[in-house]
Amino acid sequence: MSVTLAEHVRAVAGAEATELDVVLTRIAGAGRLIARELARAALVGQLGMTGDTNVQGEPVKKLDLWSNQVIVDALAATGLVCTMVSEEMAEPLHLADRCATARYVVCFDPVDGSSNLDVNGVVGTIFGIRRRTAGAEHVAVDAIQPGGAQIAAGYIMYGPATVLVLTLGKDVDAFTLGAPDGEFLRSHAGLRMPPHGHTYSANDANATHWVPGVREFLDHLRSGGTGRTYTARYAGSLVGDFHRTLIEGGIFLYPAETTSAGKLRLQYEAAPVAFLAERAGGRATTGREAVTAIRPTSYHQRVALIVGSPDEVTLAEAFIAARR
Ligand code: P6P
Repeated sequence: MSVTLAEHVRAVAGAEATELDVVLTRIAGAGRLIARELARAALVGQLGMTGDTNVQGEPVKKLDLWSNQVIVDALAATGLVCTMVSEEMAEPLHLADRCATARYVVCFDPVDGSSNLDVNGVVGTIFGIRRRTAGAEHVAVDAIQPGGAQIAAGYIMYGPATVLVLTLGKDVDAFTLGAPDGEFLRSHAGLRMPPHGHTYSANDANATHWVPGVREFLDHLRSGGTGRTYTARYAGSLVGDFHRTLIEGGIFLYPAETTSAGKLRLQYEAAPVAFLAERAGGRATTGREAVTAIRPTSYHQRVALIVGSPDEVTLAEAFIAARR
């Protein structure tokens, strides 16, 4: 008998099971709507750009904005979320009228990897849930809580299958959408990242800009220095590249560069993925510190992300440290 997402959350989430069930059921519902819109986007004029640029200075895709609104509406409908941080919103969205009942702050990237949309590539929705703090001015504080303060995190991967991967703070489980209007059913229970793998995932067009040690690390993997052979895989979508790493092991790297601390956004890309990786037995670092330990200084802070099997991540850190 398949276990539904709601049954899983109610069985695992402890004292907050009812509240987290409400929030996660809404997020899953938003994922169902986004999956359906992605599938028909080319037929209903939803591909391409809006002509705007977001706070990141990136061109905004129609589906970025549409999906952002779907998730905002879903979280607002819970009555339990009063602050939202999104890649598509310059400032945190605060629903003051929800403050009396709100329990949670949600950081999310509505469509991660949106450069893949027009070429039908894999994209995903990434989310992290934290408890709100007290006080009238809690918004600014809550929007920059560290990744380690998350109580739940996950992503919805829109691929051949629509898969919701979730941790409630202990284990990592995956739920596959049974039918377009169906339930998310647990398809992978207790996912564990292998201690090492056979793939590395990095955009090596940036190699000349990487901080010292990264190129040497990848050369070490390529040359058989670990005693294992590796192959390169890169989807250009964090959700797609991380999901492979979670299932098969290996390493994903979006390293710091000599002129940049990193590209990926901490609050709604790196931190949820790092939280998941750690709970599946993996590791996630900037190359210098654990991603979940970083105390953010801004909502859209960018960081480096090196995430995956403990053997490869630890080795990458050693190569970087040796050339610091
Ligand atoms: P690049 C997508 O824009 C994203 O934020 C992540 O999903 C992905 O890992 C990365 O950027 C890809 O960046 O520079 O290789 O296109």
